[in-house]
Formats: sequence, C-alpha cells, structure tokens
Amino acid sequence: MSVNATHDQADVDYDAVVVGAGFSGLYQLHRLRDELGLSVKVVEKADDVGGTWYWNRYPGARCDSESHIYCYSFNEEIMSEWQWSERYPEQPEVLEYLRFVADHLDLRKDIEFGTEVTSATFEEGTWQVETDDGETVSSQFFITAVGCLSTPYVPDFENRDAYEGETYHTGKWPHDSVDFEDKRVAVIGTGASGIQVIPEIGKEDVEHLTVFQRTPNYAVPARNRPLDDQTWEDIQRNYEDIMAEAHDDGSGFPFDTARQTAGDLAMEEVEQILEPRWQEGGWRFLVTFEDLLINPYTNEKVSQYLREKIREAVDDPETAEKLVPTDHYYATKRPPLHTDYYDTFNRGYVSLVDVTENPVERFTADGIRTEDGVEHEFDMVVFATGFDAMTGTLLQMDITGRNGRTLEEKWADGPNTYLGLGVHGFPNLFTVTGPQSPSVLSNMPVPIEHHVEWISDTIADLLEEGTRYIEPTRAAEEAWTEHNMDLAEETLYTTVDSWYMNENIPDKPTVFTPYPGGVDVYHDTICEVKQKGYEGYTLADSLDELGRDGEKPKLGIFEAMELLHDDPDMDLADLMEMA
Ligand code: NA7
Repeated sequence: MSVNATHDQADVDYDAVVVGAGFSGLYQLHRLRDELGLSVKVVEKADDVGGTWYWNRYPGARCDSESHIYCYSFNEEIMSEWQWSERYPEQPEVLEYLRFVADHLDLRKDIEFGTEVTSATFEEGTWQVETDDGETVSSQFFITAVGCLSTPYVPDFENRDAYEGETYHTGKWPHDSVDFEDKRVAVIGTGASGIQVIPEIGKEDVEHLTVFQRTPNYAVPARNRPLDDQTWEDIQRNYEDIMAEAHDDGSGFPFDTARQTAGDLAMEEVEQILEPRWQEGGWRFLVTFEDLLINPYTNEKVSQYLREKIREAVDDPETAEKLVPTDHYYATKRPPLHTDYYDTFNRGYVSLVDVTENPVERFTADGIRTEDGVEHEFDMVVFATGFDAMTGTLLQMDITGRNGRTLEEKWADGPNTYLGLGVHGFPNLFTVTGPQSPSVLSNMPVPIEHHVEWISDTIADLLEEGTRYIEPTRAAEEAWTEHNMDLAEETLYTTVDSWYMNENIPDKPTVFTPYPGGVDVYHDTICEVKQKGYEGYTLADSLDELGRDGEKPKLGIFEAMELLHDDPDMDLADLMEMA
C-alpha cells in the first residue's frame, strides 16, 4: 500500500522523524517507508542500530525472553533466514540479529547515526526537530522509538567523582573488553543487570568481588542451553502458530497460564506444582498461578518457595539470609532470571554488603566507605544501578507541544497519555511503547509490533483522508490515566518501590507507569479505538480545531477563577485551553 500520491509534503522536510533505531525504530522506518512510501528520517544516538542491545554489552548481558520469540514476526523471510543459537540470546547475538534485519530491509540509508535529538517543538503545525549537530528538520509526524530503559542512572553518592579507579555502568558498557584479572571489583545493584553481570565477573580471575545490595531479588534459573537443529526445525514448523499465540497472550509469550490459585493450597502442594516449572527454568514459572500478581496469599507461597531455594543454594547462612527478599512479593519488581547467581556467593573471594543495614557513606579516592567505618578499596566499580525508566529519555528530549507547553511541564506529576501512544496537547506525536502501554510487562517485540502497526495504519488513514492532525482529547487522556491507576491498584505492583512505580530516581512522582491490564486486552482496546473512528482523538484539518475537544463546555471567567481557587496548583495552560 502506498499513500504517496495522495498527500502533499511540500511544507515539511520529512513525513515523519523517528527517534531511535532499536527494535521499534527499525520496524517503524520499514512500515512507513517501504509500505506507505513516506519520507522518513531516523535519528539515532549510537553509531549503529540495536537500541538497548547496542548499549547493554556488559559480560553476561542476555535476553530473558526466549530467542525464538524475542524477534519480529512481520516478515517470513527474516523468520526463516535467521537461526538463533541458544535458548536465550546473548547481547551480541541480538545485536547481530538487528543488524541483519537492518541490512535485509536496507534501512541504514535513512538512519542518521551518532546524532542526538536536542529538542522537538510543534510549531505552526509541524514538528521542528533539532539535533546536536546543529541541524533542524521539519516533519508532519514525530515518533519516539526510544525504548523504556535507555537513560542509565548512577546514584549521586557523596564524593563519587573523587574515586580514581575505573567506573562502568552496565547500560553504557564500553566496546573494548574490560579486564577484570587480579582486580578488586565492586558491583552496586542487584536488579536484572546486576544478577547477570555478577556471576560473569565472579568467574573471572578477579582478586575480590564485592556486591553492594540494597534490595535482594528473587531470581529464577534461566537454564540456558544451545538450540540444536532439531529444536529449531520444530520451532520453524510451528512458527506461525507460536507467534500468533504470543501476540494473543496477556504478556506476549506463547505460554499457557495455569487457571489455578495457590491461595488455598497447602505449601506442599504448591511446591509440587512449582518444582517442574523451576526445573524447566525461565519465565514460564511466572504463569504457574493466574493470580500471582493480585492475590497476596498465592504470591506469598510462591515467594516462600523461592526464598527456600535461595537458602539451599548459598552455603553461608548469614549471606543466604541477606540474599533472601522479605520486604516485597515476587515479581512485583521486574523478575530476573539467573545463571549461577547464588553460587557466585559460595566463592571465597566474593562478598556481599547489605547497604540497607550498612549504607554507603561516601566514595573515596580508592573506593567506598560504608557507615560502619570500613574503607573498601577497589580497582573498579560497576554501577548496575538501572535507568531513568519509562519517561526519562522522553523528558530529556525537550519536547514542546501546542501552546508552548513542554512534556516536562505536562508530566510534572507523572506521565499521562492516551493509550500510551499519544499525549493531549502534542498533535501528531506517537510514542512507541510509551508509558501507560504494556511495554516492559511483556515480551517487548510483541507490543512493539502492535504499536508500530497501529501508528502506521493511523498515519495511512490520516493521509488518505487528507486529515492533517491527530491528537488525544483531554477527556480520553484523563480516563486512560485513571483506568491505568485503577488497574494498578488491583495488583500487588503498587506494594513496593520499583522503577515500575517511577520510584528508583529521587524526586520522580510515585505512579505506576506501564499498563498492567495485559497485552491482549490492550491490543483489543487500541484496535477498537481505531474501528470506532479514532474514539478519544480529535482529528483536525486546522490548528484552530485542536484543543476544542467538544467534551467540555467552554469555561466562563468566573468558573475559571473558581477552578483556580479550588486548585491553586492547576496548570495555567490547561485552564486557558478550557477557557
Ligand atoms: P534495576 O532493575 O533498576 O536495578 C538497579 C539496582 O540498583 C537495584 O538493585 C537497585 O536497588 C540498585 N540501586 C539503585 N540505586 C541504588 C543506590 N543508591 N544504592 C544501592 N543500590 C542501588 O536496573 P537493571 O539494569 O538491573 O535492570 C533494568 C532492566 O533492564 C531490566 O529489568 C531489564 O528489562 C533490562 P533497589 O532494588 O532499588 O533497592
């Protein structure tokens, strides 16, 4: 399908500017350019494609989704020509896959590498996108494909810059190999990245490895293995069905969620049910009980099972107890998979510092001083301290919508979006896997494909109809945000501080950021919105029609003053738009 002939792009440099050349950006470019015949520019900060998989190249970096489903499903040639080598792909293999896709679809020629978007402003009806090379281009559509975890976060430890040894962040690992031999190494953080990098560093000839842990995590064994030819043939034979199942599932996996609860089962029964899943390894463990994330009784039993597994795996009882999570339910923080993580602590040269009991006081020139007065000396500190997740990268881009209002102002109290795809006040902006969409609660390529296809079809519809602008109404956005919060409140996610809750960065507002209602329900919802003629959106041919949603009566001056009196912190831009 091509819409080229039906629209006039004379007043813009490109039909669309896309930010990011990871899974989302590559597919978005292909759909818009090759299927709709549009002019597209992709801006990518890195020197190559890959997104997350370009940056997270620390030892042990591996995808926790199984390889054969952590990929695109839109192109049969790609699916049959690419063969994965292991059950879970290591970072270099995922990166190689994305390079293969970029070459196969000839995508590189429309990607500007090594370039960062410094601002994107909606001005006189088009997006003006400025980059750090000093250029500004205009486009009708502005699409962010920046991933959910792409701005690394390093806590502001006192005196951090005084440290004179080597420092690394897992999310910004150097391309040259890092030499751990005979070094005294610290790793701070035991999230998914820490749990992958710690055993790899622990395997090396390090002199000593010290792990600084704030919150212990529940890690289930990955049980990685090579994918032999026979397994691959079996996958290929059923590939279409496997992918269809993944695309219809609540979390984007072709897993059967067991329709059972553990809430009223005896612990012995729960153990019997969990044991085969544990032996099998991987995230199928998560779908053993359908109410894992809503029923505290079920979750407590599963958590208890995992705690015992940790105690069994770690030789020193004191270290084991430090590694056992007791303050949160399993999978309410992002659940990692592991390979030899707990075993690593049985090595004589690996030690654990619980920074909840004994916080980091400050960095010194030679290492880290903890509050018990001990000076830990290190040659190298690895920060596995996570990301300014979900909104961080979007907010850094300095995005300004209609009426000069920035996304940062708009999201001062947390993100509010319509469908996680767009924002009121920001016409023709689309956010692939944006906050309030399922994204990180699922096997990412699945919701990415859903979003890219939805956005592309929407743009095709607009261009065919000659409609210039699309923008969520305020009412639809408010309703979606409320719906998201209501759903989150029904789950156990909200019982713990986590990056899902926007809580890992100081001063970020506490709010659950992904959509917790499931990929399947979500996908049905966005398809229905489209079927109903873009319900909840304003489709407009002129700027004057935007912001007049029709849902709200125009405010008189006295009503406006009354509103302001009731809520002095109310955003003036909101008020003016109503008035
Ligand atoms: P995460 O999951 O955010 O983990 C970060 C870790 O760093 C976590 O254990 C944090 O402890 C710890 N942390 C953060 N700040 C501090 C301070 N100030 N002191 C001590 N420890 C700290 O990031 P990952 O990179 O592991 O994983 C992110 C995602 O990337 C992952 O889920 C995959 O989807 C890919 P906390 O738990 O907050 O107490």
